[in-house]
Amino acid sequence: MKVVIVMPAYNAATTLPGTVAEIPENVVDEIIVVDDYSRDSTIEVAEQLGLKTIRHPHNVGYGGNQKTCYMEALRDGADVVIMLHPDGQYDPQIIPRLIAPIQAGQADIVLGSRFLRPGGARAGNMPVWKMIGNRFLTTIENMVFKQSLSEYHTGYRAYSRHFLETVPFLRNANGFVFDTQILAQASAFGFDIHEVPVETRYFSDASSVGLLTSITYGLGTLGVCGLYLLHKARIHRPSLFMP
Ligand SMILES: Nc1nc2c(ncn2[C@@H]2O[C@H](COP(=O)(O)OP(=O)(O)OP(=O)(O)O)[C@@H](O)[C@H]2O)c(=O)[nH]1
Ligand SMILES: [Mg+2]
Repeated sequence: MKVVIVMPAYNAATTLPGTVAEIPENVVDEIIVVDDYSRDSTIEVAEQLGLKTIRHPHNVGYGGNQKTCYMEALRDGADVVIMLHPDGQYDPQIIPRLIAPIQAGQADIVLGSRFLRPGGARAGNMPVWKMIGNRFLTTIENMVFKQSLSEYHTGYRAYSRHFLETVPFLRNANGFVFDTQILAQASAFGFDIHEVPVETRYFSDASSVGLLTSITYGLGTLGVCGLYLLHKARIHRPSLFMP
């Protein structure tokens, strides 16, 4: 199976080398960095590291960046695609565990959860307000999607080729709510979502969304939940959930 890491990057020049250095050898066939028109030297740093790099001609956002990431990975023949943030918040060492369920044919989506181990998010210095928001949204999402996941808001995920070829992710938003939409699509299309525990590390150089973006994201997530319920009740047919 061809294993490809995609890194949606924005102003990640300082954290990219450290993140790449921690990726275990002989596990990954290719690393693709998509630079979303950063204002720093992300693209030069990625090229110096010998990674496959794509630079957007303008800034589109985190979701729009992922669209380029997945299209490129599929074009390169990926069977397993891992999204790894280049800001050093997620530990690349656990990639073998993250992709094992997909390699074994047992899953099409695996989430690296920061909440699966009790106290894990706190130990990684996740701000309390983010923990509360995460728990609140996760509780609602579990009810809406009829799942029992420990969190929906991790940026550390692995997807199978089959999954990316099935759900219409190009119809998703270009912002952060892309991450919620793709999991809603997973539920709508009947995919099982697996979780493995990961550690998180909040530190000053890591990219982190502020309060306003978080509120927009939270409201967007509730909007996706509403859309999903309308879809399930056959009241509305959003293109997000149509084959
Ligand atoms: N394409 C694109 N990528 C972004 C943008 N903002 C952030 N990113 C990248 O996407 C990754 C995730 O963004 P973060 O700001 O760290 O958000 P997060 O990890 O979801 O949330 P936190 O828990 O607050 O860190 C980072 O590694 C950034 O390099 C953006 O506007 N456009
Ligand atoms: Mg971050």
